[in-house]
Amino acid sequence: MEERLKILVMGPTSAGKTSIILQVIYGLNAKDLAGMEPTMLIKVHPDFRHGSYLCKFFDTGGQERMFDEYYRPEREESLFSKANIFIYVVDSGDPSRLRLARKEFWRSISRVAKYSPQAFPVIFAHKQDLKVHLPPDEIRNILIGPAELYQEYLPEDLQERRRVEKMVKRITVYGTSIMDRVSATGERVDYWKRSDEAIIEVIDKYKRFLKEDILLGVEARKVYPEKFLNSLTSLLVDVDRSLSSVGSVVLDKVSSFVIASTFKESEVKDTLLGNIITHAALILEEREKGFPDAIILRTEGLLILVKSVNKEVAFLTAFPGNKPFDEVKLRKSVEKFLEKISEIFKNVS
Ligand SMILES: Nc1nc2c(ncn2[C@@H]2O[C@H](COP(=O)(O)OP(=O)(O)OP(=O)(O)O)[C@@H](O)[C@H]2O)c(=O)[nH]1
Ligand SMILES: [Mg+2]
Repeated sequence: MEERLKILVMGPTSAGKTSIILQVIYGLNAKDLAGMEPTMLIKVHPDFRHGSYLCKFFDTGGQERMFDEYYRPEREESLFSKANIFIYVVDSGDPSRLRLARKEFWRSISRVAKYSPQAFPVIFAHKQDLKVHLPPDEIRNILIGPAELYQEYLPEDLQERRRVEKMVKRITVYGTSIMDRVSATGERVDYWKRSDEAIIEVIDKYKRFLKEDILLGVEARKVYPEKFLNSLTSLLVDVDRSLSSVGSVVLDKVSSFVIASTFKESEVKDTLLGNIITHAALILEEREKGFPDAIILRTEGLLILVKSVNKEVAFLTAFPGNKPFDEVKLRKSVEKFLEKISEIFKNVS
């Protein structure tokens, strides 16, 4: 079945956004891409097909006078929502404009985190072919840097701040160029990817991210400290022992990531249970509106209990469905564990 992807591309003018998009859609070489005009506001390109994905690139003009337009109340939500992939492009050969690139990076990523918290975020440190250029690591340092230095760019609302910080921690930086990966002396180079290859790699990673990374906690490992994840996991081991569950999960309600889990990979991948885990946040959102209580589902011989811990996280545990259980007692013991999980989260940020 065909799946549609919205790929939002932003960054300062002349960074190479339109060149990158045209290269991947039409398979063009650097020579064919000369003489590009600056993009005016938002240009939606013809669909690009990759495997079962139909990708729609939203290309934004990066001239300063256009930036504010993207954040007008009537435009902001439609531009930033439903994005599957967010690509921020910077010219690695132009340090003079990196200050502006940094400011605009934070403005855009905070809207992506707000309107598309599940999006897959990447930065392209572009034009790596230039004689003088900064490598991808350095670009990451300049745009993001240590937490003390980016506080001023974060939204005031605490919940939104956390969301932006989580998204930033998940960013991958690619060194890219529209040129073939051959240096001036004719040698093949490994420190950049041609931008069309980089885009394909990002789309393929996105596929894995949806199918596996979200479910197996890969994204959470980028966001939370290891010690915190270990203590959360050992608490879940206690939960399973005490409730006789086959497995339990703590997940991020906003982005649907698994934060910690005691299920084995084979128990969740490509199963209905796995599907319920990735959609638990949505299920809760629907059901909790008028009924802020645990939800109990039966599927594949399992009895699954889903319950919110707080605004950010939810808890899920599964039991063999054939065993009788005392619902009142179960709810009581679950409550006790939810309080402990909530305590652990209070100490993480
Ligand atoms: N050396 C080099 N030049 C590039 C590369 N990619 C793009 N360019 C050049 O950079 C200039 C700007 O490219 P565009 O694709 O128009 O940049 P843009 O980010 O879309 O700019 P706006 O639409 O104004 O925001 C053009 O002259 C391109 O040929 C690259 O990888 N290496
Ligand atoms: Mg452009």
